[in-house]
Amino acid sequence: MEATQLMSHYITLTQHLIEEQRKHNSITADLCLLIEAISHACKLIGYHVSRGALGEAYGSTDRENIHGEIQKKLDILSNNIFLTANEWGGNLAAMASEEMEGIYLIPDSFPRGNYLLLFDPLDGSSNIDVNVSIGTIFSVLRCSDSRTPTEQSFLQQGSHQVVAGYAVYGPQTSLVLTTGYGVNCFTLDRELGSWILTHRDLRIPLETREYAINSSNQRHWYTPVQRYVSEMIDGADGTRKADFNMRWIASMVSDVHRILHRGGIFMYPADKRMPRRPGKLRLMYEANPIAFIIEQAGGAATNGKNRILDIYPQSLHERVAVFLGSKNEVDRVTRYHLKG
Ligand code: P6P
Repeated sequence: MEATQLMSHYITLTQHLIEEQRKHNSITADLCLLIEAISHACKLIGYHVSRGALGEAYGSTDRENIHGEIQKKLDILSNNIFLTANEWGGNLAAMASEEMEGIYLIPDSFPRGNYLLLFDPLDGSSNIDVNVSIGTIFSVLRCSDSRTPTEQSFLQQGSHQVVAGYAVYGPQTSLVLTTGYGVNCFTLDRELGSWILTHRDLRIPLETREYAINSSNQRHWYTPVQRYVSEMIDGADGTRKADFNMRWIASMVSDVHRILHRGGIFMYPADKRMPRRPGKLRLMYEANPIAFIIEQAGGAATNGKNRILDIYPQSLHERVAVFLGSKNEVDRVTRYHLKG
């Protein structure tokens, strides 16, 4: 089939954004360009990830990131790709990343815009060297003080996000995106270099028989999680009267992508090991964008007690407990927390 014929069946990311703008008048030209630039950065990151041991960014550095985690060479490369791809567009005032302690002000050599971009450039790094799917997570907020943005400018509730998305670098390279009007999935056509709309308006089933949690932490969990997970392990012999399946990829975007397509619940609870630490995952550039996507697809996302998108952030890199996915299951485990 000729490329032109092929393309006649395809809706590209660009066409989708223009159609969304016509429908909802919600995607300004600035935002359109920003999403396109983000999608280009994801394409580039996906290329380097796919190179594996053949690439020049394979393996670990001898450096730790701000969280004391050994940085992979691809972590640093992915972070720089995001900065370079997004700093010139004139639509951002500043950026923030899991890989950077402070915020990144758009250099004076470029015009500043009215949005803020937050990202985890490569989530699931522990899987990089063993060829397991990993991803990039991003979130866009409006900036009220674009001339002199500070860390405080970023500290907005997740419900203020205007765009959220992630890329999964796996057997396919996928881009999942919401602008507040549902969730759409694009698959990278590597020959054309185009993001093609392959799954329109994804919806998460309310019910599920599949859960995702790192069960090696079981002895540290607090009672509500102990109860919720043990009821699923009891299966048809227990109070749930149904058997459950378990998955844990240790790459949030991959577990979330599965949940978006077939339902499930993903959990990373706080536990007794560090009572003062609310969880492992980061609120601003992991939990918030994923929670926005999950809710836009009909799912639910809480920290065990409160809706994640309602949380008032206190700092850029703060952590949060996460329970997200099929609404009826998230509601159940949240009820167990609220009952105490
Ligand atoms: P654990 C990856 O480091 C990550 O932030 C998420 O992508 C993933 O779900 C989780 O941590 C895995 O954590 O403790 O199972 O290695």
